[in-house]
Amino acid sequence: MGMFCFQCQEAAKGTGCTVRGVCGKTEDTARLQDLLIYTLKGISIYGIKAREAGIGDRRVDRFIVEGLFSTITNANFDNSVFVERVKEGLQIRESVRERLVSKTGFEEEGLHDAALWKAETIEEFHRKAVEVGVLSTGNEDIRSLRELLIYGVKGMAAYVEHALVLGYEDDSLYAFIQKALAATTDDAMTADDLVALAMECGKYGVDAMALLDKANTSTYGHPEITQVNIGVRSNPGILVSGHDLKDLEELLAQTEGTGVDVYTHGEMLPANYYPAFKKYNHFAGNYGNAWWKQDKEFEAFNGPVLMTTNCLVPPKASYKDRVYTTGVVGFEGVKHIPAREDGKPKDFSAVIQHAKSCQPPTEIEKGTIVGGFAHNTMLGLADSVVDAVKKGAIKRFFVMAGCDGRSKQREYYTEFAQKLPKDTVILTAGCAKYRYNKLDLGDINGIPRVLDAGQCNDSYSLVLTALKLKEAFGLEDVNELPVSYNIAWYEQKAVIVLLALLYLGVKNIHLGPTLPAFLSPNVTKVLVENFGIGGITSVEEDMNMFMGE
Ligand code: FSO
Ligand code: SF4
Repeated sequence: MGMFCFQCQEAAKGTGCTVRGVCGKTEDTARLQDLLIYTLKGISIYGIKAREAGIGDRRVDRFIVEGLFSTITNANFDNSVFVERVKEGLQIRESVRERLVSKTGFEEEGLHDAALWKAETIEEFHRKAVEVGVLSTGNEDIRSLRELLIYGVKGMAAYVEHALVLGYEDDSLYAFIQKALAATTDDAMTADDLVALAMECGKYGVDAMALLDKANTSTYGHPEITQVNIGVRSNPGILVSGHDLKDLEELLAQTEGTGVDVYTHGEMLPANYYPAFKKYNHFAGNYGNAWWKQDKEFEAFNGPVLMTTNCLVPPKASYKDRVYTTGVVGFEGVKHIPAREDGKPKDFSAVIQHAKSCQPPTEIEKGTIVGGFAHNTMLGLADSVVDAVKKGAIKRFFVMAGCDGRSKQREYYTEFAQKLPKDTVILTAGCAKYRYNKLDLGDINGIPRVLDAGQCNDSYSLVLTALKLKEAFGLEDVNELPVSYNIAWYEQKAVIVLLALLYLGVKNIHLGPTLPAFLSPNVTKVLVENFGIGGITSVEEDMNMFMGE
């Protein structure tokens, strides 16, 4: 078998990609990503000991976080990036080891191979990579739980990285990520131990999302209810996608007064809700839909596109020269904007220059969509929402957060939203919203029936909203609320969101369009029995089930 990857919802045949990723990831890239994860596990083994000995190192913590983030689905397809990261990882591992040995007399006998292996040439990397992939864990249930944990910390790493960029860090998150990575090399960890660790991962997932929420709202203000333009203007534009708000901030500052407009795409849409960005007149709105439609939409946009995080789809030749990556994103032959140095902003002048020579975007839609229903907005609306529930105007809330994807089965979510009774409200976050945020679903006493809290990480906001409602209704348990969870997932950030919800005690979450390929039958059974997790069936059946009919 050339490769094996089953980390996302689009895993081939619902079991795993073995020849080439459905996402476009090649065999070589998949293997190098496996090797990078293995390298990070090795660093973590020493990292834990170094932290215990009081000689922890932020460079190590941050390297692990960035490395994890770069292996998330649709983030980076560039082999040279992974080769460099593995090389650097081995050097970092060695420096932590040396420090431990010299300061504490640490003995490395009996350590896992992840902490000891060495290689120098790319050929050696490729040979090693074949031994260390997902399938190197023979027991199906242990493999499933180890990968659940790894995908959980990958998602967490993405949020930790976004917070870090804004100057917010929390040592306990770094410590947990390393503990989890090292645990996946420990054959003494039983299935029960790994389940317990996955729940602990949920706790840190909540902390990571809370940290990012604090970072975002302290830096850019609280999201406000906003009508976002989805049409186009007549200037050339730059389209910004991904989740990194700092990149957008710097680009907006650098494009001011240049005659170039800035539009958001995909998961960057919620940036339109922040006061700090709304002040820019050339911030023109949102163009297009969820990530998987980028092949057509980037083509029609006519100007340069900046990918700040996943989800990048291998670019078509027709627009590849207009794509720029930055941060952990990469693709061979696509221009990359380097990281910040010495606290100075990134230099986007090449992107801006490029935009000036381009045609304005071709109009694909017209009108506006509304969003900005993060926890602070919801707090302001609490009285009217509680009143509407008490009077029976709102019967039930549907949390339909998560991700979108290209599978045909996902049309379910549009139909589900359309067929929901008129006295229900959808709470959403993440790119899943594009399945229903342009339907005219109306409002209930002025409260829109689709309330968008923001990006996938803003699922945290939805949790705060649910906890607030619980308090307002004087309930003991969040599961007593008239709230149902019909969540769509795609990649590993959804895994940390799910673990966070489980940690918070949320039961009966339905996950679709298919359950993760990495959950073995026994692990699925544990999730069904303990948390009532379920898949989806047909719109009618599920609707009846959720409405208790
Ligand atoms: Fe979507 Fe992609 Fe935000 Fe993900 S754009 S799929 S869960 O990266 O992170 O919701
Ligand atoms: Fe397949 Fe998803 Fe892995 Fe890509 S990330 S190789 S689509 S399982």
